[in-house]
Amino acid sequence: MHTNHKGFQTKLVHAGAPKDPYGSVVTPIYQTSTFSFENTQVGADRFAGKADGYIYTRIGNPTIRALEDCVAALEEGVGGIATSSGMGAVCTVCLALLDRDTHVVSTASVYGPSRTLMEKHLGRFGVSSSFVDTSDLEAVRHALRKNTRMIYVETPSNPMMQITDIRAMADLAHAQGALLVVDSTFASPYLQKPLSMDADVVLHSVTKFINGHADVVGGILIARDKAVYRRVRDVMVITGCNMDPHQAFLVHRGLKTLALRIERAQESAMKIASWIESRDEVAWVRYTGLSSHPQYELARRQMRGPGSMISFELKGGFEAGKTLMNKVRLAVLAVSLGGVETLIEHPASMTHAGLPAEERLKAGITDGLVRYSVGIEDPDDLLGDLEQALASDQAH
Ligand code: LCS
Repeated sequence: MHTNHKGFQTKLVHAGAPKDPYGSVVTPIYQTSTFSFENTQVGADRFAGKADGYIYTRIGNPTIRALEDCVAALEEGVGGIATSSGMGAVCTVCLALLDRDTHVVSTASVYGPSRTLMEKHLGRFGVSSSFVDTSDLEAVRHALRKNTRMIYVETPSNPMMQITDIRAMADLAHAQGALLVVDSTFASPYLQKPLSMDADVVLHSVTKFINGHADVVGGILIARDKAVYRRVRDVMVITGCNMDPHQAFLVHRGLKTLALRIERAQESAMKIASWIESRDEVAWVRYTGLSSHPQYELARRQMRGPGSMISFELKGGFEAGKTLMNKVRLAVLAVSLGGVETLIEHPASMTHAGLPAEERLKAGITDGLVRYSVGIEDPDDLLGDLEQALASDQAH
């Protein structure tokens, strides 16, 4: 079935359809490390790229390919490259597109390990990096150097929900001879299509919305043109950052309900974010669906909807944050996000506790900051849970 010109939800269900000889409706798990050749000529032709067909699972596998084809169709790119984790995808794209003595400009509040990879590890190999507020076009322009080869943005950013103008970044990057890479994990392909705004590569931690069921860690990269696709795929194969067939099967299964899950969670998130904003215990809320979000208009222009991630600041600071975490009964106290179950976390005492307070505050991670990933439970139950937890916070 040709799904290229079909609607998003049709592609979710049908893109990457099975090509096996038994007519299976779902792509089976091809749990094999290697594939047989009929004779040496066939083997040689496959290695030389002159014949279609699989060789070895690190290089490619039908179950993994089905997922890659599906996400590539959703993102409107030329091909997908599935990886062992979201960080595997970040690492692969950086190794593929940066060289010694080149420079990358990235979002200051990018996911911590992505920054560590660029600053600490790629730095050891002669790659330099600048971290700036990419929602500020002038700041990015200012940070560009002659040897800048990549602008790497995370939008919305984790956990501050900062929005970067993707089209403006693509124009800046291309005028400079650089490529634009967008970590679109927080939006998922349903809410945002970076390649249609001229980004060169889009990446996802599929651990989050794409899989959606908190049972797999994985990543994926999608390129806008064939040459970039080949460069990135080659590095994934060489570094061994590949996804495995069982992982790909689960992610593809979870992906089919992406639109339904996001619509449902988003409706609840809108209700919950407005309620949180009305509470006396709360200093501010960052939710792209509220007009109080500093880039509300840009988010509306660039995204199909505001999604289901909410950050908010408790007036009571660090202690209030910890107390709230310990009082919620329905929201699960855990890192990660984008699954069917609502998760809550306190960056200052959890994900970002390792950062010196000064660094943490510079990245906008304040003491009372709470990150809330809305799932698909009944919204009234989630509100009731937050209400009892905040009320007991006050009594505390
Ligand atoms: N990009 C973003 C925006 C992320 O939020 C994460 C993980 C990654 C990349 C890396 O993906 P992974 O290797 O974990 O699949 N974010 C996490 C978080 O906020 N809590 O736990 C993991």
